[in-house]
Amino acid sequence: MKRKSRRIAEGLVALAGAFALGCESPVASDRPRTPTAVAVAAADRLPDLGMARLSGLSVSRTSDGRRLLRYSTTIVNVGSGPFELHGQRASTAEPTMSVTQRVFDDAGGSRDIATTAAMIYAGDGHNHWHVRDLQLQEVFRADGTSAGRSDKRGFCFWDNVTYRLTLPGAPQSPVYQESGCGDQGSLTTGVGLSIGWGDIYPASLPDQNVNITGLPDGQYRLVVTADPGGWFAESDETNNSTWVDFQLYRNGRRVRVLGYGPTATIAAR
Ligand SMILES: [Ca+2]
Ligand SMILES: [Ca+2]
Ligand SMILES: [Zn+2]
Repeated sequence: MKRKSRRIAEGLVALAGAFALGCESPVASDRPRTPTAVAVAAADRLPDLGMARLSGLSVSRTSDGRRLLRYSTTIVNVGSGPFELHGQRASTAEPTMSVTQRVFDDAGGSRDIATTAAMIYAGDGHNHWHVRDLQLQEVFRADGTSAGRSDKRGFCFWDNVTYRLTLPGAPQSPVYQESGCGDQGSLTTGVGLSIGWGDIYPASLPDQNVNITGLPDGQYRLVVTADPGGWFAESDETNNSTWVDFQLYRNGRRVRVLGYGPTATIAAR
């Protein structure tokens, strides 16, 4: 119901813009951002976060005998605007930054929205600022109970893998860079994920795993969710999770993929 009304509203705005510009195609959504003579209220161009298909599942054993389920995750933006965050702190004595989300509109403007998210400095080889808990990675048993969560808590994101560059408004080369995550002395940061782009966390990264030590052989589901805290505004809040079902066998030493859940869907337009 919510999605339907949003679609109608977007359609009306697109139609109004088409008339104002004398555009032949009322469905063209990459129309120029020039101001028109007709006053049309600016419509938000919200991002839409989701997860691409999970990959690279394996079981590894640490030197201290723990067994880890490893995997790669890619958070993507399939919305009609960039996902852009700005961190800020008053002085270098403060260990965290507060975070605002910059929401763009179709008139070329933007506004900043306060969020309850936080950024924290990671000196563990990353040496930049992380958004805390941008993803949640959790393994469930067949009965739906939790079997463990990843310790990965911090995420700095930028345009580093292509996902759907055919989406309207998708830049064909990366816009946001790792440098936006700042360094130890930064008082501000600016990070983002463009339309159609993704940010990958390879299976080899520290903490990109769930400790499955002692889990018996059987069937499990790894679920990964973007923005699990619901801190960031998006055009669709219902498509943020994906999963992979897997079989653990040979006394927890091996893993076999049984099937994949949905990946980020492209918003109807
Ligand atoms: Ca979403
Ligand atoms: Ca959200
Ligand atoms: Zn990092």
